[in-house]
Amino acid sequence: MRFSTNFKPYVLLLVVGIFLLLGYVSHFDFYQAGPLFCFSRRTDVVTVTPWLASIIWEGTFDPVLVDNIYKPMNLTIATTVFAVGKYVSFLRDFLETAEMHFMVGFNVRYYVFTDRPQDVPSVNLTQGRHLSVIQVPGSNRWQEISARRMEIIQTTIESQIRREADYIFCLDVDSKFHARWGAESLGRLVAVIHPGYYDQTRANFPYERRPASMAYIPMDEGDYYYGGAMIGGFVEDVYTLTTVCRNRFAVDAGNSIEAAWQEESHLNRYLLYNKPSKVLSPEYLWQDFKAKTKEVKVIRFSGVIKNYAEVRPNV
Ligand code: UD2
Repeated sequence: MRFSTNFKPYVLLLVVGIFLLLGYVSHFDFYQAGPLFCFSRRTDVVTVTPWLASIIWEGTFDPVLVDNIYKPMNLTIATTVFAVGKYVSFLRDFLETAEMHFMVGFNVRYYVFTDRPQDVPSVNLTQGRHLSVIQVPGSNRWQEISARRMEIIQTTIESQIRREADYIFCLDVDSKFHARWGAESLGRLVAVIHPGYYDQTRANFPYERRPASMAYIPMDEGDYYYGGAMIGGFVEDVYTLTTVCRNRFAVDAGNSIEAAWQEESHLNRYLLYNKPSKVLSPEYLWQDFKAKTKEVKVIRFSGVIKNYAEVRPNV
């Protein structure tokens, strides 16, 4: 068969295009180049950071396409959750709703840290999902329990998680999943915009403002205010984050300083100078006491309303 002279260049272009596409699919770094990869139908919210990381909102990704890419990779996702003292009572809802919505179809390894292993509820896990209970000491200060998470996650990554998982999410237990939280959330280093501050300007962010603290952020710096209830990413990237934050926390403690929002302040400082490769919108960290706003089309994960005086060891 002979091509007409006009037709030849198109065939050539098509062949080159197919080769480029194949090269793109096999070598493209999905983890780094989110914005190119995502299709955004949203114009009412910012969907990309100034350093070109995607900000994931409903309507910025195609769940079927994302699943088709990630599911064949047979990934294992570690999920750490602390349930110390009375917070053990939040575990059942957390786990049961995670089984319905969190990384469905992936291998998930839950690591439950508690001082009350006997009170960990038995929850039916679907195939490919496992739960380990790891005993940790209790404390009579909630600030200490919350802050010590960095150190415990770091040491558990060293002793166990780095051999057992590809990605990790570290989540607050006093929360429930309400809708899909899937592979669109995977990235090298993943943070979530705190629901209380996504519509605020930098001057209102509750960063640590005392220069004496290792979590200090000057008034004219800062991108977003990230929630401490979620840290995610490659296991090794989260390992570095927890190691740095834990060490900075210890330096502060040696100088008798506790950052304004404990490990959340250290997390925000870390992420200012180590930019996340993916940012999750507040859909991935809402709070039940907050009315849904028009930008938030889907609430995926939300903190339950709790009586602090009742569940915390101190007020
Ligand atoms: C905010 C953050 C939280 C943390 C804290 C600052 C959000 C939505 N939440 O939540 O992540 O940064 O401020 O310290 O960003 N825990 C126990 N037992 C306790 C106390 C805490 O297991 O007695 C664990 C538990 O997993 C809980 C987490 O620590 O979910 C955070 O504590 P919190 O929920 O009391 O902190 P909160 O609501 O002020």
